[in-house]
Amino acid sequence: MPTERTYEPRGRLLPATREPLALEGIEIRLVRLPLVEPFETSNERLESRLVVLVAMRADGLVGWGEIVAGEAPAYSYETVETARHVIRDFLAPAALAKPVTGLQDLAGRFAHVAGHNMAKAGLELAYTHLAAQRERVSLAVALAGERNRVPVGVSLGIQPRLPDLLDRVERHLALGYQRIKLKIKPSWDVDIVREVRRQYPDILLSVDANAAYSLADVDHLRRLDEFGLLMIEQPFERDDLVDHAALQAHLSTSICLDESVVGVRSARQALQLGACRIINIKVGRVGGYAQALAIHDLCLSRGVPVWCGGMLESGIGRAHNLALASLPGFVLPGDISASARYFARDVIVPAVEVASDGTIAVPSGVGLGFDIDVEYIARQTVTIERIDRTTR
Ligand code: OSB
Ligand code: MG
Repeated sequence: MPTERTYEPRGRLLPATREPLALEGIEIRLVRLPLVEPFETSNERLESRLVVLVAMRADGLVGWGEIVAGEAPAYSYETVETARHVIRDFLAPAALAKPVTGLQDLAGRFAHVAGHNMAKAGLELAYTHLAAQRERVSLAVALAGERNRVPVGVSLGIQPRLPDLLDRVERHLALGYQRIKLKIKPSWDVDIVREVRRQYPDILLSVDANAAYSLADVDHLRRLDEFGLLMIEQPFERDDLVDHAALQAHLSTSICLDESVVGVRSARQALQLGACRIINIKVGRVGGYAQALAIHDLCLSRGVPVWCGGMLESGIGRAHNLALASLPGFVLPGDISASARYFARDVIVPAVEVASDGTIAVPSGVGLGFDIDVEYIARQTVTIERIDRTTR
């Protein structure tokens, strides 16, 4: 039986035969990006994104990562400010202490910090981008990805009125998106799903509750079974694995866990309990590539479908997601939309685009495979904090 302890990334992520990478400095940058329209879930409404970018320097190269924490602790207890604090005072000093021999070395140095997965992930992403550039390979190659295009769906927020939602469903299907995901909450669920399903009997359709329900709602949630949904994502609170298992036993629709899966251990336990049949992998939520790959491998070995979730990332986080989604276990369409679904202008060039067949090309260029729009990033930057090896 696979265990999380024996996991080895099988030659991925640039083997430790290379010289260790001596990190010179880490920069945490807060960048305000306007959203093309508000995004509403069962627990928050976003009008813009305060994106946290990480720039890591070594060997004359800059590795870029993104921290997906929000301004408010709604999706997770982490926030932009907790990420800054934990990186400045704990994670960056550990990363800068001595040259890094590989991703497992870096992940191991973060193990003494409880939680704060999004902060950890931001540094792992930046490090992996650096290491890929040093090897002159794409991120996807560094991760041992296999696909050059990935299928994608779109996540549609809660709207003021049903016609607003139907209009967005129509528009995104016309753009090619292969799956529509509707955000739901107790007053915005069965009736709207029924209407979308009535108008589009054959599309891949799923719903995401962001933990808005509890075991008392089992009979209500069972009413969703008649709509042939691909999955119901995270109906209950993050810690409710046991209750999710009870719900799954009463549903024909597959449960997919998002918030509840914070690493390979919780993934294994969720599957063991029967709390879900599908897992959404977000590199931020699980603490970085090491855990994301471990969950991927576990699910692949057990025939459990996974897909790549999203957190309204800027192009930098989006490029990382594309590389991750190129791995073979990502068999369901990811929440990786075109840049334009969220931002009029992205921080990378060219912007991410969805082809009419509902796929996005995985870049093959070195590193991210996109150029960084440093001028736009500078213009939108709110604050910068630098942690240098020499100043410690
Ligand atoms: O639960 O998947 C989620 C956005 C913010 C917080 C949580 C979630 C989401 C999304 C957006 O669904 C996915 C995307 O980036 O397109
Ligand atoms: Mg979700």
